[in-house]
Amino acid sequence: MAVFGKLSTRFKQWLQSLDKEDTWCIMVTADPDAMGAAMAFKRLLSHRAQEVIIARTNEVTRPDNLAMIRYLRVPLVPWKPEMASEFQRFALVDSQPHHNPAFQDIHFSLVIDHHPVTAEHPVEAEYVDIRPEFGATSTMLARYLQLLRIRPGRLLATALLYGIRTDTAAFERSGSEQDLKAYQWLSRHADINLLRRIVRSEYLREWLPLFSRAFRTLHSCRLGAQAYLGSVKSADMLVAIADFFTRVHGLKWVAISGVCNGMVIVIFRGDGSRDIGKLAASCFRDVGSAGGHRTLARAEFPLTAVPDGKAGEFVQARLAGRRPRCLPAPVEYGP
Ligand SMILES: [Mn+2]
Repeated sequence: MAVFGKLSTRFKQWLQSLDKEDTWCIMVTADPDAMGAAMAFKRLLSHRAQEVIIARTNEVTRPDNLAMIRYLRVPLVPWKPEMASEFQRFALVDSQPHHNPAFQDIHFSLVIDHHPVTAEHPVEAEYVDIRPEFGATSTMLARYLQLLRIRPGRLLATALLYGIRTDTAAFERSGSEQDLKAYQWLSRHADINLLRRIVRSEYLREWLPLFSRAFRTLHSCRLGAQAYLGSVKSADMLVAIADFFTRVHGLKWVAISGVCNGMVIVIFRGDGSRDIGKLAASCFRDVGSAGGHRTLARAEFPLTAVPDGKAGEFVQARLAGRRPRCLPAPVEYGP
């Protein structure tokens, strides 16, 4: 804590040295932690800058991230290279300049991050604070707010809370005592109903027809169940549907399959009563890549390996324990 105390003096002095006429662009690879941290830094710059924008370098597609942007009114704009000459100052949170080509030619005034620094890529900026011992950059920004005695508004507190929650997988994967303390402090200022709505935004509306197809086609298979969904836009949709079925008690395993970009993809989820990674491998290893862990697995192979292109029949037969032959993999010619 003492280290942070000293730092807050340095940070305060740095804030006071800023020119109020400056325009700022905070750059992010938009995920909940980066968005929460960027909103907090924007708050710290209020009355200390003429204009502050938050620019994202990536496309946001995850439903929970879209919900966060919408409910917490995260003021994101897409990054355009010409912005490099339109702003006087740049800041980077939850990332380091070498993490993304878009950051590379920018001169950053501030970098705050929790990813480890590597010897090949030292971070240079007027103000740098990097703490790999923290589970989230949002925790660091929460500490800055706290030490500067700034009470976060409802939406900002909720954003920081969701940032910490996401990066630590709700404290299941990581999270230090600092993260936990910040979480408790933020909880007092956050909107728990909004947080719940964001957490529960797991699906997009355009996925619903696929869910309907999954409910109609799901059928028992040995001790588990399987559904073949035909052509899908992305494998993420198969993952979302397979994850959904893990909530059904009594289903020992489920395999959801489909075709995406000429590849047959089978997503396996199990309750751990049998090793689903081994099941995936035994069914599909001869056709392509197949394997995983006890409760999560995946198989992937080219549609051209399936006789007559009948992917659904092939996957179902293999999962049922029958062994229809696959076609030899096409020869790939090197460059
Ligand atoms: Mn992070």
